[in-house]
Amino acid sequence: NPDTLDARIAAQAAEARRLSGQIVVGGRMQPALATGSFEVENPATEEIIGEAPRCGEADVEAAVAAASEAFPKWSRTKARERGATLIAAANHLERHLEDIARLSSFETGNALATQSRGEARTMVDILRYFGGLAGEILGDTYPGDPGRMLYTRRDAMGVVGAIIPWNAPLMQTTSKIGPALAAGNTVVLKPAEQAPLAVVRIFELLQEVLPPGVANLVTGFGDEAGRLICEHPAVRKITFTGSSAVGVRIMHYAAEKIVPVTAELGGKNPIIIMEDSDIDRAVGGILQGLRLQRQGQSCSAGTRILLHEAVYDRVIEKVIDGVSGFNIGNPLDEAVQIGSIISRKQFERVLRYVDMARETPGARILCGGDRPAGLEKGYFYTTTLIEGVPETSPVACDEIFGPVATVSKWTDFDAVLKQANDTRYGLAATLFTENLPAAFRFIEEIEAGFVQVNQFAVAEANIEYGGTKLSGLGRELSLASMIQHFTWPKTVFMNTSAA
Ligand code: TXE
Repeated sequence: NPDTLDARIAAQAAEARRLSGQIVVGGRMQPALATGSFEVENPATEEIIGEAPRCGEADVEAAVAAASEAFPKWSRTKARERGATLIAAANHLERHLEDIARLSSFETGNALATQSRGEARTMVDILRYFGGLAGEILGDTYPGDPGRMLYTRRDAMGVVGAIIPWNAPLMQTTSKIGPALAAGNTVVLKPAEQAPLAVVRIFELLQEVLPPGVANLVTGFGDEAGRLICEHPAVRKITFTGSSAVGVRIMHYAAEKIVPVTAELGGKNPIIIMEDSDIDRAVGGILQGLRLQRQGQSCSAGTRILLHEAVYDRVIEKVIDGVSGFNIGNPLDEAVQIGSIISRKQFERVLRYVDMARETPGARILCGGDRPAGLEKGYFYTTTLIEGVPETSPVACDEIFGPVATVSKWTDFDAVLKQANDTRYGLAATLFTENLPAAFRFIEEIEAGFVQVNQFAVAEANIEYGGTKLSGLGRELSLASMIQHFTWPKTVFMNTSAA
């Protein structure tokens, strides 16, 4: 059976059918109680590849009950034993890494070769990392009077509700469940409507290693299953990645019962190129920053490119040259570097913003702004650079979440720093320069949670990741985030003296 594109598509179509209608509750993949469902589409072909249950109260109740039941034992399992179980789970996912990656490409449109395969490795890496940390959840001891011991413990919170989007579902799954489970919590997760199937597969595999009820999954709509998870009284912590608008809703649900929220939301991230920067490195950074392997659908994408006047033309020419060389097509094709946008809705959103730019006096589309030649079916779109839109235009202010960036020219560093900060968002910001004092000033003054100088890379499991302003609350990844966001401190006063 040769691994041709047709064979890959057929294999994933069969797998998508097998997983259709399934959720994972209490240690078993099983059909949902809900009778309603919604369709899952392959965005590269616009074909329906499966369906997922539209879970409501009954399924959410069952999932939270299973997680609640599993909590006492899981939270009291010796920490390093719990960690070893998670490492075994990571190893198990790794054995199925290629299949998970292919299924994710099939339903998200993300290219296998440049995105999903690497993302699947990151998924494993994150889970394994948190497994190794389970024994490092430390409290503090404090100086007290003689005969009195003061200390804090960090206890597990209970059932964690996790809600994820569709742009990098593999990585987002373990970013949520890794720290939650390592710290002794149990989980109910809801994947996005657009990309549930690979996450169902991950949870199916997890059941082969984890005790029943520790990790549960329901599918469904945001304002149904998602809201019900958040509102459930037994859910003691909510961790969310998605739009800022939904982040606000989630915080309302959490406020009603005073539970903490971690929220990783959108971005409109500046990338500043100074006149003294190494041009090839800067161009490489811009190309990386466009996150084209995910069609620009990344919260940290560098979508506001701010170029010093002296290097403007040179950089633009090289960036356009770079994007024109990418191979766009079916994401399961090994030679393809850029796949398709997630859905018709997201595709139309991109078209709307590009049309808005076209109608803006003085604005100019420097490249892209169209479907790629020869790809009439599927939500494929060319990389689009736009210059000359006013800073107040929605094109310059809103997170578009597609392969679209604005470029603008600057001369004064003070002014460009101000411009970079003049946004509702505060997730990522990047500077290319050889000027050390300028780099330090940028680091000090920029309002962003994820700051890069002379590079554009992705997050790492062991360092905190997250934003400020409308980009979010709290941090993901890292030991510090696990302790801070997935445990609660218990303060202990103990009289140690003889009576
Ligand atoms: O996100 P939503 P959408 C941004 C990006 C994109 C826009 C819309 O700008 O264009 O959001 O994308 C669940 N209670 N990002 O509509 O709606 C929903 O079911 C509980 C940035 O896909 O935020 C899904 O599982 N849950 C981002 C998840 O929230 C609710 C990644 C995300 O959906 C809910 C994705 C509710 N009331 C989009 N409503 C990033 N930070 O990377 C929805 N959901």
